[in-house]
Amino acid sequence: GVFYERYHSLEDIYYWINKTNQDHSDMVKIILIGSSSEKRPLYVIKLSGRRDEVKRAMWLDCGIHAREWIAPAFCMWFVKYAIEFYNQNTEITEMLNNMDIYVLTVMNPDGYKYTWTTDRMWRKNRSVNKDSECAGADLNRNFDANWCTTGASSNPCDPTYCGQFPESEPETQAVAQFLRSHKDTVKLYLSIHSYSQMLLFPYSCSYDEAPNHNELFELVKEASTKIRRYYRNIYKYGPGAKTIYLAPGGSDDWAYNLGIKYSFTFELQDRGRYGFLLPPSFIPQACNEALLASKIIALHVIKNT
Ligand code: 0X9
Ligand code: ZN
Repeated sequence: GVFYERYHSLEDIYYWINKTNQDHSDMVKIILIGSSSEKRPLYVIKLSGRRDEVKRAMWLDCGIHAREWIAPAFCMWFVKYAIEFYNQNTEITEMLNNMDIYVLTVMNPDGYKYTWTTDRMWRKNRSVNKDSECAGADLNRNFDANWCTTGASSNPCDPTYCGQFPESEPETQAVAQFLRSHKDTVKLYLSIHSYSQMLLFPYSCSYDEAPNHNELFELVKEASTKIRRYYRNIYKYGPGAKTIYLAPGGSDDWAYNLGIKYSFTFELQDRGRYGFLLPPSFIPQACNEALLASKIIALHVIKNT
């Protein structure tokens, strides 16, 4: 529907979460995992097939970075697709029959709100930094993975400020705590960003090669090839540090080190023409590209865990 081909305000998204839960109580549960620094709730949508309990799970988060509006739009697209095409589409049915799917639609609600009201190009969260006029920390530099080394800033006024200490931010802490307490079941971690069209895997916090590098590389290569074939669009792929840049403290590297051996960051459309200001008319294709890649990866994880 046209609803999913627009960007939505934070209030709309909270309303949508509640409505989705009410309308599809057979497949959906809502879990409150924490709150933001401005005390907004962080709701995870848990999607399950209508079958019995499953042992595996995947995690999907969107909107770590406030200005990357296509990311929350993707989480909404994904949830809607899963609900609508369960028992219709083979891949999503297979996914839901074999794993629970946890979706955090907006990991950084304060920042997202701020991009709608005050500064469209804001990236960080909105926490108050003591001894500084500048607000916010970069949540994707705030995780405990070579925290605040080269590629992050210790200056609160910079867009890549790493925060006071690892997990200093309530949004980071909520996600990290949830994943720690579900690490035996969560087999796949997926984080959605924009822009630049890349499928990334660990490590970004160093140039080290991940133990299962070859497997992850082949997987994103396949996903990229299929996106090119079906949607005629180019996605680069590889380990973060070599493919985009060295950037410590990211959620994907942290989740990987926690033991989630399938851990990815997708950078969605575009490659810079519109950048963060991707027009709504691009939402369907951007989301379908990411959905295709998610399916390929998730089915591989199901087969191999
Ligand atoms: O720099 C980032 O956090 C991500 N790029 S963005 O333009 N969306 O800000 C890339 C994240 C890759 N993964 C890690 N750095 N861990
Ligand atoms: Zn980002």
